[in-house]
Amino acid sequence: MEPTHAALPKTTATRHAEALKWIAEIVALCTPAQVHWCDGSEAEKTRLTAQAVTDGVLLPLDQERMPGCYYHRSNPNDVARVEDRTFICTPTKAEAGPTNHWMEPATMYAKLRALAAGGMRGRTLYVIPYLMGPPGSPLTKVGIELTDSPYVVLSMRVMTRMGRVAWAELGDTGAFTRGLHCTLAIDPAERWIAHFPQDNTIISTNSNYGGNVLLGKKCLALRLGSWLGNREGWLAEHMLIMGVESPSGEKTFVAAAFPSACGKTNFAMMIPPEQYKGWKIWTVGDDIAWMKPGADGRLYAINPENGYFGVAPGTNVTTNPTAMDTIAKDTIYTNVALTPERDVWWEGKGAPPAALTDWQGQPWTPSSTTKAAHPNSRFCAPMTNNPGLASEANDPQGVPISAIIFGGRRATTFPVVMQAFNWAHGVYLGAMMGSEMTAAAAGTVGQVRRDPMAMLPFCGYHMGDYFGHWLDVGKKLAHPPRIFHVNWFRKDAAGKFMWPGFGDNMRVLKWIVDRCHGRAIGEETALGWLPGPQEIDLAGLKDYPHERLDQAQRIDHQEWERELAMQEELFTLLGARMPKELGYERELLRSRLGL
Ligand code: OXD
Ligand code: MN
Repeated sequence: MEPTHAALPKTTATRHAEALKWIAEIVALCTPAQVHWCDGSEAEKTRLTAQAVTDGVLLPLDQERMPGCYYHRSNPNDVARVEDRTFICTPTKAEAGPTNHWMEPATMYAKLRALAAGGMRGRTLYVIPYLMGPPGSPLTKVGIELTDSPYVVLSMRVMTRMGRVAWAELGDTGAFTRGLHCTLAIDPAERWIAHFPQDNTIISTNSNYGGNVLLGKKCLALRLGSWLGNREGWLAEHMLIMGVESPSGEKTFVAAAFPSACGKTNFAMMIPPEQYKGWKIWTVGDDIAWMKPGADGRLYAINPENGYFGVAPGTNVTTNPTAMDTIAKDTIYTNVALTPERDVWWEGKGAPPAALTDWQGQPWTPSSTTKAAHPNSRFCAPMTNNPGLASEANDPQGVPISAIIFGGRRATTFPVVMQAFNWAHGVYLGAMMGSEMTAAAAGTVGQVRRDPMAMLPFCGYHMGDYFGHWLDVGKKLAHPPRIFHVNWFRKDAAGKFMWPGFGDNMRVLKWIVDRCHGRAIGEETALGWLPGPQEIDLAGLKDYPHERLDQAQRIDHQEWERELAMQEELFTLLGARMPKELGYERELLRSRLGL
């Protein structure tokens, strides 16, 4: 069938003229055999899932033990985000800044149009209307993704509010983000993840890994989101959002940015240790926060997502029992290993079964030298499965944020926890976030890979301007969140971690919450506010004397001298667009340290 505009909507899904015109253009370009307008219903999910199983896109897992769970393998050449194929296509390179790959929009469009032409022949084009954010929120955005992948449809249904709800929010004239995903031959040489901020458009070609094809997540919610936020006065951040409830029922909301794969999901779903009876962590989100100053001068946050697209390896009943509950049903697993009983397994889940099929479909046994699950294998689960889901997760107003936590992965220099003196100092701490290379990572030992605010791969514009935007937002807040920096990864001379991490991070979190409410006294140091002696409660922590924490908190002047010198690299890279306030913060720190 040769699709024509007339073949388009015999549907009353939307009367949005601009959306209809664009969808018709893409249909004419990609020439699919059929167009499916997703409505987001259960019946649609059932039909598409059955079709995906018939087509071999999904494999049903043991439906008795894991109801509604399915297994998918992506092409082995597309298993993670591809930063070198990710482009910000602003009219000038300067707008994208030195930390992004850039291509002139007309050149990129021409390349992508040529690739997409006839690229869906014989296939179905799915029209996915979706919301990033709860319906009715002033922060929520509408996206429309056109894709030829049923895996994308079923995953977007988990990760976003998808279907009729999005058409209703869009109305006849609302703004929306255009997203086009063409699977094509999954050819890595022609894989492009292209963002056109000025056109509110994303195009992904030759791709099938979630991070590259679920266009609402990193592409809209962070790259275009950060660009839109800069224009519209809000922040799109790579942050979890959690509610910390005390035994007296006080709820304090916290947002935290850690680099990818540094435990955001675990932290957002933490179970406090025994001694913290009556304390409860509620998850609002595990990956992305959209935050805007409210009329009362506080910063309000929503989680634009509706599900969790988490890294499976390392997830187990000890590291994250909440996640294990969450992924027990209605979950799509990608690139994990498969047991003969059609259960899933990954490194760090528990003892390996005697025989498995690995993520590439090959037989695997515990004596194999390869990984059974891909290190970036994923679960995709609805947030409503989370037994610790915050009741505010769907609140259109969002939650008021009392603390923002930045977290680095630093073997040296940074204490386990410190508090910034003020907003500008906090922005400086966030801007200098990073990970220290260890022998296990490529690079020079001791070198720091900066990942400012965990946004290096996700900031859709010049990072210097981004820091400037952060400083501006602070000026609009009569009651700004307090800003903290944590480092769960400091090591001793023997290379041992100096802080136990995981559930014991609750001890640090309690100090943070107490600081927000003016309850912890703290100690003023050159770095910022640190917990006073014995202020972090270590009761019940076996074989962990207070001296060890004191060691983990120590300020080593030599290390700081080296750190401040290394920070120069980021200042030089961002040049004149680096806000001068951040330079002043560095100088102030230098003089406080007496360097
Ligand atoms: C990431 C992710 O890469 O959340 O940060 O998938
Ligand atoms: Mn992430």
